[in-house]
Amino acid sequence: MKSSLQGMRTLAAGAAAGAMTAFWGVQALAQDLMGQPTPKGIALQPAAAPLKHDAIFFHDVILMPIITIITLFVAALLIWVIFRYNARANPVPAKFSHNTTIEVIWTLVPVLILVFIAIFSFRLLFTYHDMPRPDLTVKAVGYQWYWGYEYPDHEVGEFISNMLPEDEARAAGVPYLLAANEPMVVPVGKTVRVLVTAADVIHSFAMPAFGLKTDAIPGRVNETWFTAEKEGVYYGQCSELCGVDHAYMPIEIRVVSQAEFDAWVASKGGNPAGLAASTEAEATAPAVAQTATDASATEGVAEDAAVSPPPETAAPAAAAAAN
Ligand SMILES: [Cu+2]
Repeated sequence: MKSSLQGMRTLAAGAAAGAMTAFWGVQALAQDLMGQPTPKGIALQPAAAPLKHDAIFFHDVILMPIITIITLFVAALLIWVIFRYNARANPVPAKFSHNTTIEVIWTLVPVLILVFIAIFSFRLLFTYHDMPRPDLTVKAVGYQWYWGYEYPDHEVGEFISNMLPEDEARAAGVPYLLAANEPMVVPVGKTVRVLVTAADVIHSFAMPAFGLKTDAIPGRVNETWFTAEKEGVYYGQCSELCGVDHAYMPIEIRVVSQAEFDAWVASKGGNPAGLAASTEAEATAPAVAQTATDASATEGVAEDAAVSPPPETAAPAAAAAAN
């Protein structure tokens, strides 16, 4: 029995080492793509914004080691009990049923572990909540089944972002199901406040590379933010089951230089100076955008939708306004 226990120990140690090697091996093999999922990738998408760095730290440094240690510890206990205390190895079982010391330990230790996790968890939650002073605001509206983006600071009215059809995506060499015909465009290194809402059912605005996932709820405005660190194209998807085309309403964010952004705003008929103007206004008077947020939060998104209804949704918006 002694030797079989020894054998089990060696086997368990070997299996654990093998699993770790396989885990890190797969991670090393996968060349993580920036801003989109990596085939066979198992880690989180690489970070391109501060919140995602914090989220990755919380996952990789705090949660994963704790989960791994607990899993190995419980597995070792199970294996020990199975081999040490089966009927053959332990024919005369002990009769006691309580042990105060061990009961105190197995109550206190999990509590301490949870408190430790909570410290970092709440810190991360507050980081999400504490948006730095935003440089610009984008309103993202979820529809069945596409997104609408509006830049109130820059006087860019809502435009519709649809998924790029398969043939066009293949021809352009961009990922089908992720690429959009009209991406959201933002300047690099600027803090973007995203006001998230929906006009029909609940959607969710998610952008893994920025660590974002915010529900888009009709009649309510949720706020989130990001500061993109690198220029590039980033992809996300609606992340709330919202109907038959839920999988076909991707989110594409193109991060460009300030000059390119200004040119894009101008091409959309907006006012590139809107950024500076609104920042100035925010510094001197109560935030214009904030007031707009409050108004739409209290009076409902229907009003906003009625102000600038996209052509496709004029009827639903009118119906929503009637409600
Ligand atoms: Cu959706």
